[in-house]
Amino acid sequence: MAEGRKAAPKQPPAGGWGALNAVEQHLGKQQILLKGNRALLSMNKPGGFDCPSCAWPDPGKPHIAEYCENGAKAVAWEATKKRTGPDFLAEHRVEELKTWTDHELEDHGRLTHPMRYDAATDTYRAVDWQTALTEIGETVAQLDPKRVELYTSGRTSNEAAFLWQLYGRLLGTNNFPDCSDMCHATTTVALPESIGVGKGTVTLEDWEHCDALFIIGQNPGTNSPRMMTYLHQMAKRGVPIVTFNPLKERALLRFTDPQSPVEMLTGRGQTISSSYFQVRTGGDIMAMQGICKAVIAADDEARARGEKRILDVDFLRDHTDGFEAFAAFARDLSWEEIEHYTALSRAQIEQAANIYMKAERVIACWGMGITQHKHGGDAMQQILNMLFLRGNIGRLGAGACPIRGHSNVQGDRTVGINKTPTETFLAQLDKAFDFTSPREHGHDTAECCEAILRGDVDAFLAMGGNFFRAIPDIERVGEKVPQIGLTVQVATKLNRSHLIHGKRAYILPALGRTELDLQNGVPQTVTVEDSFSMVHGSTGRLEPASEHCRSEPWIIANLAKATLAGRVAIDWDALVADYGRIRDKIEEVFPDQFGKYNRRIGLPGGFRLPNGASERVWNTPTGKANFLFDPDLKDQNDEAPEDAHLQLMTLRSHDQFNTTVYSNNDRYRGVSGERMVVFMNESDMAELGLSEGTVVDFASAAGDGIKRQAGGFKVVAYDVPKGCCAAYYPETNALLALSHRDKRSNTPAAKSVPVVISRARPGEPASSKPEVAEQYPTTPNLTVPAA
Ligand SMILES: Nc1nc2c(c(=O)[nH]1)N[C@H]1C(S)=C(S)[C@@H](COP(=O)(O)OP(=O)(O)OC[C@H]3O[C@@H](n4cnc5c(=O)[nH]c(N)nc54)[C@H](O)[C@@H]3O)O[C@H]1N2
Ligand SMILES: Nc1nc2c(c(=O)[nH]1)N[C@H]1C(S)=C(S)[C@@H](COP(=O)(O)OP(=O)(O)OC[C@H]3O[C@@H](n4cnc5c(=O)[nH]c(N)nc54)[C@H](O)[C@@H]3O)O[C@H]1N2
Ligand SMILES: [Mo]
Repeated sequence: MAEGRKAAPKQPPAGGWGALNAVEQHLGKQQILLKGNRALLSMNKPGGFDCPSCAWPDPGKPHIAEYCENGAKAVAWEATKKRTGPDFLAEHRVEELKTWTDHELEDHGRLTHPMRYDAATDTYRAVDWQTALTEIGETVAQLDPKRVELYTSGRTSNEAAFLWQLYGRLLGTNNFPDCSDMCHATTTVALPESIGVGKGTVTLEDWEHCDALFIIGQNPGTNSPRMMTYLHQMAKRGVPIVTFNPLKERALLRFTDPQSPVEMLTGRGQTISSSYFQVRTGGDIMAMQGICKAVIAADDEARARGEKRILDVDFLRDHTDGFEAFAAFARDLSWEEIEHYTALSRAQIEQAANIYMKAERVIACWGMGITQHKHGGDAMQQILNMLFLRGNIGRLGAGACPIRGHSNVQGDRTVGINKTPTETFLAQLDKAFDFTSPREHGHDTAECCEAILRGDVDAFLAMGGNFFRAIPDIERVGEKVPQIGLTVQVATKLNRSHLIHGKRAYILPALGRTELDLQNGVPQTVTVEDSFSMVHGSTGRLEPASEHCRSEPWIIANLAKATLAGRVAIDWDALVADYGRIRDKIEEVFPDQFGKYNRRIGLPGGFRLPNGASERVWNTPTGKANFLFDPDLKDQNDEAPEDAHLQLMTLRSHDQFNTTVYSNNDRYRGVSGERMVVFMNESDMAELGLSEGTVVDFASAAGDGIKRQAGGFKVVAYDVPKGCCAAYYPETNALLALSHRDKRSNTPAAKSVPVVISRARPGEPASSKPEVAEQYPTTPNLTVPAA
């Protein structure tokens, strides 16, 4: 395998001064150094606000500065002094704003007023709240609810999400496309088949006790940097950390803890992954099955020799179903096949298996590298099979650990954002609010896109997010949006989804998580659920961006009043006057999960929602943990089809939060000032006649006859397995085919997009190299946050 120029070992460790430097730079750029530093100190602490960035949990005893570089960027971005007000919007036509980059749109600052689209001038114009809500409400009230879509992005609090689903069901629809449908829906759907619950089984306490950690398809250094503190501690304790990732991600190689004076001064950092396996994209199914094969073989030998068994025989007998069939399948797999599909050697897989077998308590984490594949659910179930073999679930220090994306994406689902609600839930909801919810299943994100393509959507209402930028097939779907009668976007910042709008369109400015939310003069607390099912309070403290911003619960309640006037007897004003009353209603609907909700939200670190699998209670049809596998799958390991050159993974840079682009730098991958790049293996480059800096175009090879293109990407040689390449999301989203998705959950396969690559300017020699920084500054200009 070619060692790419950017092979990470030559670079300094991740974290360290670079991270602290970045915090101050981002606060400085948003003109909020002092305010920002003070805000950061109350983040992720009891009584403070929850970080609006990722879903990593808060410890019970937080550190004095319980935040990371990327959390600080998220806060700086929200707390910015910059504003996008009515004057600006009146002066810039929507057609013109479409030429702005994602970064430029959001960087212009916080939205300050409710805005309504004016077709005559092609601009958004200020409108007062009452008028906006009345017009929207009256329009929605007249529509067929099956043709209304209610999108949720995962920053929405439990209180807002609960009201949002209530509003939708009162209208008469279960159409709840959710950001999670592009993210961990794979986990939500495939995990219950294995263990009866769609969430992770571990807590921070388990992290402290585990003695081997597997990180599969996840990039914590960028996307959940507070996890690095734990990885760093584990590595120091000598806990083996085994990574499966096609890309050498720098923070998974070496990391300097910004909280460690010694490491900061020596700049040495700590090795994080004890083994790093560059699996081919989509090769995880076979990689996990290969590990299982090796473990089962070792157990067969131990048994033959009368030695201590390797498998946890008692667990397999008492708690699992389907082991024998799986074991027979694994024994039969050929190493040639495994090596072919994983791009790993038998020796490497056996090395991983040995680490697994030596450990008493194993946790396996995964992220988008697993979920965003056509066979994402199958891959995840193989991770679970591996854990089952030695009973690594439902006991201290062991378990399954999907790392969620948005800070409350897990909570939104818990409180009812779900296109296929259970009858138990609906019955409870109906009782609590005295109405009859629709029983017919609704749309998820992919189905919502299909409905838009068919012309079957009359209103698209979004609670946050940037739907028309984050979805697959953005161009095809985007072309149809102008035919939608009404689009409403509740947002903090201007983004592309506001420019791709319906015939009538509104942008409603929301308070951010960090901001003081006063209702009748009383500060309100909202709640969120993290990746470890811990629910806790979040109380904003900063002055709101504008007096016209409203909280999400307020917006939903007033929209509901305007839409459903006289149709239901719900005292919306009372619910919004005290969010404790919304929580009482959540408790009434989910008594088993949210008992004593209001009393428990202030507990340090939060309270944990019940999770059967973590107690070895299996809420599956067999009543057991199920070994699941598809014997025919090996021919479909998401290899690039024959007419494609490479399999493209679309990923995040270090300076973005999903479609929010903080800057064009990607410090850990050594790229600066540039997002239009493609990371390629040198031998693939040679085969395709490309050199570093060549500008290439992509065409997708989705095999459905539809032309999908994205152009202008500069080639960067990188240490990725042959056959795979990587580029940033969302610049590549036009290439994703809507039909190319996980079969169980409809999650788009954003990590395996088959592409054909061509020179953008045929005949022209390789152009200038992309500006790639060899190292980030070593002399930090730093203001350490005051304690
Ligand atoms: N700062 C910051 N934080 C974030 C986000 C952000 O954009 N910025 N986004 C949030 C959200 S919504 C989410 S969902 C999470 C996303 O967090 P991640 O799950 O880390 O998401 P990605 O950046 O998409 O990267 C996934 C990783 O999977 C690897 N990978 C790709 N294909 C494969 C494969 O086939 N097999 C394996 N084993 N690995 C593969 C990639 O190389 C990459 O390292 O982060 C959340 N936190
Ligand atoms: N190709 C490709 N596509 C992907 C992915 C990928 O890896 N590759 N990842 C997928 C994943 S994992 C996800 S989760 C989705 C993300 O999809 P979304 O959740 O829809 O997108 P975001 O970029 O997180 O949304 C950013 C916008 O949210 C608004 N916002 C921020 N904070 C708040 C708030 O507090 N309240 C309100 N009302 N609005 C707020 C701002 O206006 C901002 O512009 O994208 C998916 N799309
Ligand atoms: Mo996500």
